[in-house]
Amino acid sequence: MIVVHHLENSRSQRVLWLLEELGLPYRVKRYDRNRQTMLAPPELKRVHPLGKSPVIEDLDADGGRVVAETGAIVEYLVEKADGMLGPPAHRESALRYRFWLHYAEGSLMPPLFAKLVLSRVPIFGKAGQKRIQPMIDVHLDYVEAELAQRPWFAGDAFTAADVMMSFPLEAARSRAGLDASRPATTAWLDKVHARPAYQTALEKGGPYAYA
Ligand SMILES: N[C@@H](CCC(=O)N[C@@H](CS)C(=O)NCC(=O)O)C(=O)O
Repeated sequence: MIVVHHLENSRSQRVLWLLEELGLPYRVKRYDRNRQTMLAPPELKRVHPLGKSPVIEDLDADGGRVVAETGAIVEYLVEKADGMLGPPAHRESALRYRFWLHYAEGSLMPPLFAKLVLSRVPIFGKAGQKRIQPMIDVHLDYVEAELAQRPWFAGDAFTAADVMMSFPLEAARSRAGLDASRPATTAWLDKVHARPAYQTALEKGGPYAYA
């Protein structure tokens, strides 16, 4: 049994979705954000020193195992499901799978997060956001060009790389100008949101402002 320490309105929603897609049994422990700071509550630090979400506990592992960091969690769960939704056999697809798995948190999230932080800074924040937007646009144009070539991030088949990419693209739609002018990306998001496993995960996760 997997326990997901899930923060409301956060990227840990992806982990619930992946667990639904993989059909692995899990339990959700929900946490609310601090209404002023929007940070996670201190209880999460008792699960992992970083106190961030997502973090999972695998109660089946010897002595229990805690895994943090979305990409590491995704790889852990794919492994636990005997490679389901993992790297495809085709070499080019496998390389794309690896690329997007890292790219989601490594390249695309940082400027989106910077924009979010700047949006909360009075006066100077506006100018900062203006400087960040062109950097985000480079990423969104690249994603659009890639998704115009194939139905899913790795290739013809849906994989865990699509799960990783969902949160940054949802965040981009809500605060960084991703709209119908990038039709391949918005069609991909709509396709993701229509998946039954995605919908079930939403019901299990509670408040989520990005779907
Ligand atoms: N790259 C990390 C980022 C983790 C992270 O920053 N999580 C956010 C949720 S969106 C969080 O816990 N924020 C609350 C806080 O920092 O207190 C991952 O993907 O796991």
